[in-house]
Amino acid sequence: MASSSSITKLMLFLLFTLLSCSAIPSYQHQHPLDPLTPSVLNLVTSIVLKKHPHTTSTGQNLTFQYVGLDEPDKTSILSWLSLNPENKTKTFLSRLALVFARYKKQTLEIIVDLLTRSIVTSNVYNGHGYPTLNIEEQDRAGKLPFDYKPFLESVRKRGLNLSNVTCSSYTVGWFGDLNKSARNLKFQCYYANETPNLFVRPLEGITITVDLKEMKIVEYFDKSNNISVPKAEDTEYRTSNQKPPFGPKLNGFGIKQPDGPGFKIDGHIISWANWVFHVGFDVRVGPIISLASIYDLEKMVSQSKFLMLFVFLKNMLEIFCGVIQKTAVPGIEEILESRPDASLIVRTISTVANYDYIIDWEFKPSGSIKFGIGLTGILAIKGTAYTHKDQIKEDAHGTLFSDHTLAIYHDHYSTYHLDLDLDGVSNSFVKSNLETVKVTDNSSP
Ligand SMILES: [Cu+2]
Repeated sequence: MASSSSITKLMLFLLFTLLSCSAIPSYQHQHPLDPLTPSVLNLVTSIVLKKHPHTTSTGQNLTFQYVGLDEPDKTSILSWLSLNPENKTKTFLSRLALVFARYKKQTLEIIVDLLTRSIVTSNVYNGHGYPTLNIEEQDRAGKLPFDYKPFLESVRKRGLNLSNVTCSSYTVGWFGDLNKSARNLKFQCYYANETPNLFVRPLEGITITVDLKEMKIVEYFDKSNNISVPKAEDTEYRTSNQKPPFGPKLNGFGIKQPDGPGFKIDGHIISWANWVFHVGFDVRVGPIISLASIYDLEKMVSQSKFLMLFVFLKNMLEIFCGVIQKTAVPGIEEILESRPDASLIVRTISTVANYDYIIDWEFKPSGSIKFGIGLTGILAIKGTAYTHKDQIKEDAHGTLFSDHTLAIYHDHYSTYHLDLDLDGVSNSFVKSNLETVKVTDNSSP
Protein backbone atom coordinates (compact mmCIF):
# COMPACT_ATOMS: atom_id res chain seq x y z
CA MET A 1 0.00 0.00 0.00
CA ALA A 2 1.42 3.43 -0.93
CA SER A 3 2.17 5.85 1.90
CA SER A 4 0.39 9.22 1.98
CA SER A 5 3.69 11.09 1.40
CA SER A 6 4.40 9.07 -1.72
CA ILE A 7 0.84 9.75 -2.92
CA THR A 8 1.40 13.50 -2.26
CA LYS A 9 4.67 13.33 -4.22
CA LEU A 10 2.89 11.54 -7.03
CA MET A 11 0.11 14.16 -7.05
CA LEU A 12 2.67 16.96 -7.10
CA PHE A 13 4.52 15.25 -9.92
CA LEU A 14 1.30 14.85 -11.92
CA LEU A 15 0.33 18.45 -11.27
CA PHE A 16 3.76 19.65 -12.33
CA THR A 17 3.60 17.48 -15.46
CA LEU A 18 0.15 18.80 -16.32
CA LEU A 19 1.26 22.39 -15.79
CA SER A 20 4.37 21.93 -17.93
CA CYS A 21 2.33 20.29 -20.67
CA SER A 22 -0.22 23.06 -20.70
CA ALA A 23 2.27 25.94 -20.44
CA ILE A 24 2.00 28.28 -23.41
CA PRO A 25 5.15 27.80 -25.47
CA SER A 26 7.40 30.84 -25.48
CA TYR A 27 6.95 32.00 -29.05
CA GLN A 28 8.64 35.33 -28.40
CA HIS A 29 12.07 33.80 -28.77
CA GLN A 30 11.20 31.92 -31.88
CA HIS A 31 11.91 32.88 -35.42
CA PRO A 32 8.58 33.47 -37.22
CA LEU A 33 9.53 30.84 -39.80
CA ASP A 34 10.42 28.12 -37.28
CA PRO A 35 8.36 25.01 -38.00
CA LEU A 36 5.83 23.71 -35.49
CA THR A 37 7.37 21.46 -32.86
CA PRO A 38 5.83 18.05 -32.04
CA SER A 39 4.23 19.45 -28.86
CA VAL A 40 2.72 22.37 -30.79
CA LEU A 41 1.42 19.96 -33.44
CA ASN A 42 -0.31 18.07 -30.63
CA LEU A 43 -1.67 21.33 -29.27
CA VAL A 44 -3.12 22.23 -32.69
CA THR A 45 -4.80 18.86 -33.13
CA SER A 46 -6.26 19.02 -29.61
CA ILE A 47 -7.70 22.51 -30.28
CA VAL A 48 -9.35 21.27 -33.47
CA LEU A 49 -10.61 18.06 -31.85
CA LYS A 50 -12.18 20.10 -29.05
CA LYS A 51 -14.46 21.60 -31.68
CA HIS A 52 -15.01 18.33 -33.56
CA PRO A 53 -14.65 15.58 -30.94
CA HIS A 54 -14.38 12.00 -32.08
CA THR A 55 -17.50 9.94 -31.74
CA THR A 56 -17.97 6.20 -31.69
CA SER A 57 -19.91 6.22 -34.96
CA THR A 58 -17.49 5.38 -37.74
CA GLY A 59 -16.91 7.52 -40.79
CA GLN A 60 -17.86 10.79 -39.09
CA ASN A 61 -14.68 11.45 -37.16
CA LEU A 62 -12.42 14.30 -38.16
CA THR A 63 -9.13 13.24 -39.70
CA PHE A 64 -6.05 15.40 -40.07
CA GLN A 65 -4.64 15.57 -43.58
CA TYR A 66 -2.16 18.40 -43.00
CA VAL A 67 -0.96 20.44 -40.04
CA GLY A 68 1.79 23.01 -40.45
CA LEU A 69 2.91 26.56 -39.92
CA ASP A 70 0.82 29.25 -41.60
CA GLU A 71 3.74 31.46 -42.53
CA PRO A 72 3.46 35.21 -41.94
CA ASP A 73 3.46 37.17 -45.19
CA LYS A 74 6.73 38.30 -46.73
CA THR A 75 6.23 42.02 -45.89
CA SER A 76 5.75 41.22 -42.19
CA ILE A 77 8.82 39.01 -42.13
CA LEU A 78 10.98 41.61 -43.87
CA SER A 79 9.90 44.37 -41.48
CA TRP A 80 10.51 42.06 -38.50
CA LEU A 81 13.98 41.27 -39.84
CA SER A 82 14.83 44.97 -40.09
CA LEU A 83 14.35 45.39 -36.30
CA ASN A 84 17.30 45.37 -33.93
CA PRO A 85 17.76 42.16 -31.87
CA GLU A 86 16.08 43.62 -28.77
CA ASN A 87 12.99 44.76 -30.65
CA LYS A 88 12.86 41.45 -32.50
CA THR A 89 12.13 39.59 -29.25
CA LYS A 90 9.63 42.26 -28.20
CA THR A 91 7.85 42.48 -31.53
CA PHE A 92 5.87 39.36 -31.98
CA LEU A 93 4.54 38.19 -35.31
CA SER A 94 1.35 36.20 -35.09
CA ARG A 95 1.91 32.48 -34.84
CA LEU A 96 -0.69 30.58 -36.79
CA ALA A 97 -1.14 26.96 -37.80
CA LEU A 98 -2.82 25.81 -40.99
CA VAL A 99 -4.88 22.64 -40.84
CA PHE A 100 -6.53 20.65 -43.59
CA ALA A 101 -8.93 18.09 -42.20
CA ARG A 102 -11.63 15.79 -43.53
CA TYR A 103 -14.89 15.93 -41.62
CA LYS A 104 -18.26 14.53 -42.61
CA LYS A 105 -17.00 13.86 -46.16
CA GLN A 106 -15.85 17.44 -46.63
CA THR A 107 -12.48 19.14 -46.53
CA LEU A 108 -12.03 21.80 -43.86
CA GLU A 109 -9.39 24.52 -44.03
CA ILE A 110 -8.76 25.70 -40.49
CA ILE A 111 -6.50 28.44 -39.10
CA VAL A 112 -5.50 28.09 -35.46
CA ASP A 113 -4.01 30.94 -33.44
CA LEU A 114 -1.36 29.39 -31.22
CA LEU A 115 -1.13 32.27 -28.80
CA THR A 116 -4.83 32.43 -27.96
CA ARG A 117 -5.21 28.69 -28.56
CA SER A 118 -8.31 29.24 -30.61
CA ILE A 119 -9.65 28.59 -34.08
CA VAL A 120 -9.55 31.79 -36.14
CA THR A 121 -11.32 30.48 -39.24
CA SER A 122 -12.78 27.16 -40.29
CA ASN A 123 -14.15 26.89 -43.81
CA VAL A 124 -15.19 24.10 -46.13
CA TYR A 125 -12.64 23.94 -48.94
CA ASN A 126 -14.17 23.69 -52.40
CA GLY A 127 -11.22 24.73 -54.53
CA HIS A 128 -9.10 22.66 -56.90
CA GLY A 129 -7.04 19.77 -55.69
CA TYR A 130 -7.38 17.42 -52.78
CA PRO A 131 -5.97 17.41 -49.28
CA THR A 132 -2.86 15.35 -48.66
CA LEU A 133 -3.39 11.66 -48.00
CA ASN A 134 -2.82 10.53 -44.46
CA ILE A 135 -1.41 7.18 -43.38
CA GLU A 136 -4.56 6.03 -41.56
CA GLU A 137 -6.81 6.34 -44.62
CA GLN A 138 -4.23 4.64 -46.82
CA ASP A 139 -4.02 1.76 -44.33
CA ARG A 140 -7.79 1.45 -44.14
CA ALA A 141 -8.16 1.53 -47.93
CA GLY A 142 -5.32 -0.98 -48.36
CA LYS A 143 -7.25 -3.54 -46.31
CA LEU A 144 -10.38 -3.33 -48.49
CA PRO A 145 -9.16 -5.76 -51.20
CA PHE A 146 -8.84 -8.51 -48.58
CA ASP A 147 -12.62 -8.53 -48.12
CA TYR A 148 -13.33 -8.12 -51.83
CA LYS A 149 -14.35 -11.36 -53.54
CA PRO A 150 -13.01 -10.60 -57.07
CA PHE A 151 -9.58 -9.81 -55.57
CA LEU A 152 -9.58 -12.99 -53.46
CA GLU A 153 -10.40 -14.89 -56.65
CA SER A 154 -7.50 -13.20 -58.50
CA VAL A 155 -5.09 -14.23 -55.75
CA ARG A 156 -6.44 -17.78 -55.72
CA LYS A 157 -6.16 -18.00 -59.54
CA ARG A 158 -2.47 -17.10 -59.28
CA GLY A 159 -1.92 -19.83 -56.69
CA LEU A 160 -0.63 -17.34 -54.13
CA ASN A 161 -0.91 -17.41 -50.37
CA LEU A 162 -3.16 -14.49 -49.40
CA SER A 163 -1.31 -13.91 -46.11
CA ASN A 164 1.79 -12.91 -48.11
CA VAL A 165 -0.02 -10.40 -50.30
CA THR A 166 0.14 -6.71 -49.47
CA CYS A 167 -1.32 -3.70 -51.26
CA SER A 168 0.35 -0.32 -51.59
CA SER A 169 -1.35 2.96 -52.49
CA TYR A 170 -0.63 5.24 -55.44
CA THR A 171 -2.29 8.48 -56.40
CA VAL A 172 -4.45 8.26 -59.50
CA GLY A 173 -3.08 11.41 -61.09
CA TRP A 174 -4.99 14.38 -62.35
CA PHE A 175 -5.39 14.90 -66.07
CA GLY A 176 -7.14 18.25 -66.22
CA ASP A 177 -10.72 17.19 -65.54
CA LEU A 178 -12.13 20.08 -63.52
CA ASN A 179 -15.40 18.33 -62.73
CA LYS A 180 -13.84 15.29 -61.15
CA SER A 181 -14.77 15.37 -57.51
CA ALA A 182 -13.92 11.89 -56.27
CA ARG A 183 -10.93 11.52 -54.01
CA ASN A 184 -9.63 8.24 -55.37
CA LEU A 185 -6.62 6.12 -54.64
CA LYS A 186 -5.17 3.31 -56.71
CA PHE A 187 -3.69 0.15 -55.24
CA GLN A 188 -0.99 -2.11 -56.60
CA CYS A 189 -0.52 -5.39 -54.78
CA TYR A 190 2.70 -7.32 -54.21
CA TYR A 191 3.76 -10.74 -53.11
CA ALA A 192 5.99 -10.45 -50.05
CA ASN A 193 6.98 -14.09 -49.98
CA GLU A 194 10.61 -15.30 -49.86
CA THR A 195 11.99 -11.78 -50.30
CA PRO A 196 12.13 -8.51 -48.37
CA ASN A 197 11.94 -6.79 -51.77
CA LEU A 198 8.22 -6.98 -52.37
CA PHE A 199 8.23 -4.14 -54.92
CA VAL A 200 9.81 -6.46 -57.49
CA ARG A 201 7.01 -9.01 -57.13
CA PRO A 202 3.86 -7.22 -58.33
CA LEU A 203 0.55 -8.98 -58.95
CA GLU A 204 0.53 -7.49 -62.41
CA GLY A 205 -2.73 -6.79 -64.21
CA ILE A 206 -4.75 -6.04 -61.10
CA THR A 207 -6.03 -2.50 -60.79
CA ILE A 208 -7.97 -1.52 -57.69
CA THR A 209 -9.46 1.96 -57.31
CA VAL A 210 -10.77 3.05 -53.92
CA ASP A 211 -13.04 6.04 -53.33
CA LEU A 212 -11.68 7.43 -50.08
CA LYS A 213 -14.80 9.44 -49.39
CA GLU A 214 -16.95 6.31 -49.33
CA MET A 215 -14.03 4.07 -48.34
CA LYS A 216 -14.99 1.42 -50.87
CA ILE A 217 -13.61 -0.19 -54.01
CA VAL A 218 -15.20 1.54 -57.00
CA GLU A 219 -13.24 -0.05 -59.83
CA TYR A 220 -11.57 -3.42 -60.21
CA PHE A 221 -9.79 -5.02 -63.14
CA ASP A 222 -7.79 -8.18 -63.44
CA LYS A 223 -6.18 -8.27 -66.87
CA SER A 224 -3.53 -10.72 -65.80
CA ASN A 225 -3.22 -12.57 -69.12
CA ASN A 226 -1.34 -15.27 -67.23
CA ILE A 227 1.44 -12.95 -66.13
CA SER A 228 3.39 -14.71 -63.42
CA VAL A 229 4.58 -12.94 -60.33
CA PRO A 230 8.34 -12.36 -60.93
CA LYS A 231 10.55 -14.81 -59.07
CA ALA A 232 11.97 -14.04 -55.61
CA GLU A 233 15.39 -15.46 -56.46
CA ASP A 234 18.21 -12.88 -56.50
CA THR A 235 16.00 -10.08 -55.18
CA GLU A 236 17.55 -9.98 -51.70
CA TYR A 237 19.29 -6.65 -51.10
CA ARG A 238 20.29 -6.71 -47.43
CA THR A 239 24.07 -6.69 -47.02
CA SER A 240 23.93 -9.24 -44.21
CA ASN A 241 22.22 -11.74 -46.52
CA GLN A 242 24.54 -11.29 -49.50
CA LYS A 243 26.63 -14.23 -50.59
CA PRO A 244 29.99 -14.17 -52.40
CA PRO A 245 31.25 -13.14 -54.86
CA PHE A 246 31.31 -9.65 -53.39
CA GLY A 247 32.45 -6.53 -55.20
CA PRO A 248 36.02 -5.22 -55.06
CA LYS A 249 37.39 -4.34 -51.63
CA LEU A 250 37.59 -0.58 -51.15
CA ASN A 251 39.85 1.21 -48.71
CA GLY A 252 38.20 3.38 -46.10
CA PHE A 253 38.55 7.14 -46.15
CA GLY A 254 37.63 10.01 -43.88
CA ILE A 255 37.52 13.80 -43.70
CA LYS A 256 39.39 15.60 -40.94
CA GLN A 257 38.32 19.00 -39.70
CA PRO A 258 41.05 19.94 -37.20
CA ASP A 259 39.32 23.25 -36.39
CA GLY A 260 35.89 21.63 -35.99
CA PRO A 261 32.90 21.94 -38.28
CA GLY A 262 32.73 25.15 -40.26
CA PHE A 263 29.01 25.62 -39.80
CA LYS A 264 27.08 26.82 -36.75
CA ILE A 265 23.53 25.84 -35.87
CA ASP A 266 21.56 28.23 -33.70
CA GLY A 267 17.97 27.04 -33.46
CA HIS A 268 16.97 26.89 -37.11
CA ILE A 269 19.57 29.39 -38.29
CA ILE A 270 22.60 27.98 -40.04
CA SER A 271 25.71 30.04 -40.63
CA TRP A 272 28.63 28.88 -42.66
CA ALA A 273 31.42 30.79 -44.43
CA ASN A 274 29.70 33.92 -45.75
CA TRP A 275 26.23 32.32 -45.73
CA VAL A 276 23.37 32.59 -43.24
CA PHE A 277 20.03 30.91 -43.77
CA HIS A 278 17.02 29.52 -41.93
CA VAL A 279 16.08 25.88 -42.32
CA GLY A 280 12.61 24.59 -41.59
CA PHE A 281 10.54 21.57 -42.42
CA ASP A 282 7.01 21.06 -43.63
CA VAL A 283 5.36 17.66 -43.85
CA ARG A 284 4.00 18.37 -47.32
CA VAL A 285 6.72 20.32 -49.11
CA GLY A 286 9.67 18.91 -47.17
CA PRO A 287 12.70 21.04 -46.43
CA ILE A 288 12.35 24.82 -46.50
CA ILE A 289 15.34 27.12 -46.73
CA SER A 290 14.48 30.74 -46.08
CA LEU A 291 16.20 34.09 -45.92
CA ALA A 292 19.41 32.72 -47.35
CA SER A 293 21.89 35.56 -47.64
CA ILE A 294 25.61 36.06 -48.18
CA TYR A 295 27.86 38.81 -46.94
CA ASP A 296 28.93 40.93 -49.89
CA LEU A 297 32.57 41.91 -49.34
CA GLU A 298 32.45 44.64 -51.98
CA LYS A 299 29.32 46.32 -50.67
CA MET A 300 30.03 45.38 -47.03
CA VAL A 301 26.40 44.32 -46.58
CA SER A 302 24.48 41.11 -46.43
CA GLN A 303 22.74 40.46 -49.70
CA SER A 304 19.54 38.56 -49.49
CA LYS A 305 19.79 35.81 -52.04
CA PHE A 306 16.31 34.52 -51.72
CA LEU A 307 13.47 34.35 -49.34
CA MET A 308 11.88 30.96 -49.64
CA LEU A 309 13.12 27.68 -50.88
CA PHE A 310 11.57 24.36 -50.25
CA VAL A 311 14.07 21.84 -48.95
CA PHE A 312 15.19 20.49 -45.54
CA LEU A 313 18.06 19.39 -43.49
CA LYS A 314 18.55 15.86 -42.46
CA ASN A 315 22.24 16.04 -42.70
CA MET A 316 24.85 18.63 -43.39
CA LEU A 317 28.03 18.00 -45.19
CA GLU A 318 30.98 20.18 -45.89
CA ILE A 319 32.77 19.16 -49.02
CA PHE A 320 36.23 20.31 -49.82
CA CYS A 321 37.70 20.26 -53.25
CA GLY A 322 40.19 22.07 -55.37
CA VAL A 323 39.63 24.16 -58.45
CA ILE A 324 42.33 23.85 -61.06
CA GLN A 325 42.59 26.46 -63.71
CA LYS A 326 45.06 26.17 -66.54
CA THR A 327 45.46 28.99 -68.95
CA ALA A 328 47.85 28.79 -71.82
CA VAL A 329 48.84 32.08 -73.39
CA PRO A 330 50.61 31.01 -76.59
CA GLY A 331 54.16 32.25 -76.83
CA ILE A 332 54.06 34.16 -73.57
CA GLU A 333 53.54 32.06 -70.49
CA GLU A 334 51.66 29.15 -69.06
CA ILE A 335 49.66 29.81 -65.90
CA LEU A 336 48.91 26.89 -63.69
CA GLU A 337 46.94 27.61 -60.57
CA SER A 338 44.91 25.69 -58.07
CA ARG A 339 42.99 26.91 -55.07
CA PRO A 340 40.82 25.24 -52.48
CA ASP A 341 37.07 25.39 -52.55
CA ALA A 342 34.42 24.14 -50.18
CA SER A 343 30.66 23.66 -50.21
CA LEU A 344 28.04 23.27 -47.57
CA ILE A 345 25.38 20.79 -48.53
CA VAL A 346 21.97 20.68 -46.90
CA ARG A 347 20.74 17.20 -47.59
CA THR A 348 17.40 15.51 -47.07
CA ILE A 349 16.58 11.93 -47.86
CA SER A 350 12.89 11.30 -48.37
CA THR A 351 11.76 7.72 -48.47
CA VAL A 352 8.66 7.40 -50.62
CA ALA A 353 7.57 3.77 -50.85
CA ASN A 354 10.29 1.99 -52.87
CA TYR A 355 12.27 5.15 -53.62
CA ASP A 356 14.70 7.22 -51.62
CA TYR A 357 15.12 10.74 -52.95
CA ILE A 358 18.31 12.56 -52.01
CA ILE A 359 17.62 16.28 -52.15
CA ASP A 360 20.70 18.48 -51.98
CA TRP A 361 21.15 22.22 -51.73
CA GLU A 362 24.80 23.11 -52.18
CA PHE A 363 25.96 26.51 -50.97
CA LYS A 364 29.27 27.86 -52.23
CA PRO A 365 31.38 30.72 -50.87
CA SER A 366 31.19 32.33 -54.32
CA GLY A 367 27.48 32.95 -53.66
CA SER A 368 26.24 30.30 -56.04
CA ILE A 369 23.68 27.71 -55.03
CA LYS A 370 23.37 24.40 -56.78
CA PHE A 371 20.51 22.03 -56.28
CA GLY A 372 19.90 18.53 -57.40
CA ILE A 373 17.97 15.37 -56.73
CA GLY A 374 19.40 11.90 -56.65
CA LEU A 375 17.28 8.80 -56.78
CA THR A 376 18.07 5.55 -55.07
CA GLY A 377 16.29 2.74 -53.28
CA ILE A 378 14.36 0.06 -55.12
CA LEU A 379 13.50 0.94 -58.68
CA ALA A 380 9.99 0.63 -60.06
CA ILE A 381 9.27 -2.42 -62.17
CA LYS A 382 6.31 -3.89 -63.99
CA GLY A 383 5.42 -7.55 -64.25
CA THR A 384 5.22 -9.02 -67.73
CA ALA A 385 4.60 -12.34 -69.47
CA TYR A 386 7.96 -12.04 -71.31
CA THR A 387 10.94 -14.09 -70.24
CA HIS A 388 13.27 -13.21 -73.15
CA LYS A 389 13.66 -10.01 -75.18
CA ASP A 390 13.19 -11.90 -78.46
CA GLN A 391 9.55 -12.50 -77.50
CA ILE A 392 8.86 -8.76 -77.52
CA LYS A 393 7.24 -7.71 -80.80
CA GLU A 394 5.48 -4.55 -79.60
CA ASP A 395 6.21 -1.55 -77.46
CA ALA A 396 6.56 -3.13 -74.03
CA HIS A 397 6.79 0.28 -72.32
CA GLY A 398 10.04 -0.76 -70.69
CA THR A 399 13.16 -2.92 -70.90
CA LEU A 400 13.10 -6.58 -69.96
CA PHE A 401 15.86 -7.19 -67.45
CA SER A 402 14.78 -10.41 -65.79
CA ASP A 403 12.11 -13.09 -66.21
CA HIS A 404 8.67 -11.46 -66.04
CA THR A 405 10.27 -8.17 -65.05
CA LEU A 406 10.27 -4.92 -67.03
CA ALA A 407 12.14 -1.77 -66.08
CA ILE A 408 9.22 0.44 -66.94
CA TYR A 409 9.52 3.83 -68.65
CA HIS A 410 8.32 6.59 -66.38
CA ASP A 411 9.05 10.08 -65.16
CA HIS A 412 9.62 11.68 -61.80
CA TYR A 413 8.59 15.27 -61.31
CA SER A 414 9.81 17.55 -58.59
CA THR A 415 8.54 21.03 -57.93
CA TYR A 416 10.69 23.83 -56.62
CA HIS A 417 9.29 27.09 -55.33
CA LEU A 418 11.88 29.85 -55.50
CA ASP A 419 11.48 33.44 -54.41
CA LEU A 420 14.71 35.22 -55.19
CA ASP A 421 15.52 38.70 -53.92
CA LEU A 422 18.71 39.40 -55.84
CA ASP A 423 19.86 42.92 -54.92
CA GLY A 424 16.36 43.74 -53.69
CA VAL A 425 12.85 42.49 -54.18
CA SER A 426 12.32 43.77 -57.74
CA ASN A 427 13.42 40.98 -60.01
CA SER A 428 12.35 39.51 -63.28
CA PHE A 429 12.82 36.08 -64.69
CA VAL A 430 14.44 35.65 -68.08
CA LYS A 431 14.74 32.34 -69.85
CA SER A 432 17.31 32.17 -72.66
CA ASN A 433 17.37 29.58 -75.39
CA LEU A 434 20.35 29.47 -77.69
CA GLU A 435 19.62 28.84 -81.33
CA THR A 436 22.18 27.76 -83.90
CA VAL A 437 22.26 29.97 -86.96
CA LYS A 438 24.20 29.07 -90.10
CA VAL A 439 26.63 31.78 -91.25
CA THR A 440 26.19 32.10 -95.00
CA ASP A 441 28.35 35.13 -95.95
CA ASN A 442 31.68 33.71 -94.72
CA SER A 443 31.81 36.31 -91.95
CA SER A 444 33.08 35.53 -88.50
CA PRO A 445 30.46 36.22 -85.82
CU1 LIG B 1 10.65 5.82 -60.77
